[in-house]
Amino acid sequence: MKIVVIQGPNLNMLGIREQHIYGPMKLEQIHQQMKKFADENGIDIEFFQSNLEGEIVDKIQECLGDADGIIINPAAYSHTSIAIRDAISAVRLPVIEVHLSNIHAREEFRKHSITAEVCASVIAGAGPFGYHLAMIAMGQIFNEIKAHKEAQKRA
Ligand code: CA2
Repeated sequence: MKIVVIQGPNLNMLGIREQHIYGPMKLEQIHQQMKKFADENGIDIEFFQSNLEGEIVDKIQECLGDADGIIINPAAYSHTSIAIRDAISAVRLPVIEVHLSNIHAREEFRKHSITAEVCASVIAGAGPFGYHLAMIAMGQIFNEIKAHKEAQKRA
């Protein structure tokens, strides 16, 4: 099983600025921890970060036929990007949206995510551990898909 992790704009700045909101961990450290968990659980994992909306759309499209699930933090694009939302809908893969901060406890404009509406699950406010939770949730989704396919074969 393969998971692609997509990180949106400015997340490459983690651990460098705004530590009071997003904590001290750098993006590479978060990815190292995710890789360790993926290796321990036999999951193939790929990481991608971009500050550009179109590149994120391209990456989501590339997941079709290449990945079994996507973990995405669209960052500020969560609140604005119909293009990313449409790409998530189009690939028809399980997609889990992660936010480091609790977007519901922040400014009004962050409280609504238009991309979350087309995701299987949303995790917000757990800091970097949210990505770990997303991997556990994705494993559960994979198990459910497998069980469903096996039941269909038996029917
Ligand atoms: O809480 C999250 O994970 C967010 O997706 C982070 C985005 C923000 O626009 C969303 O509303 C919530 C911002 C990511 C930018 O992170 C920075 C890190 C360090 C310095 C500057 C920005």
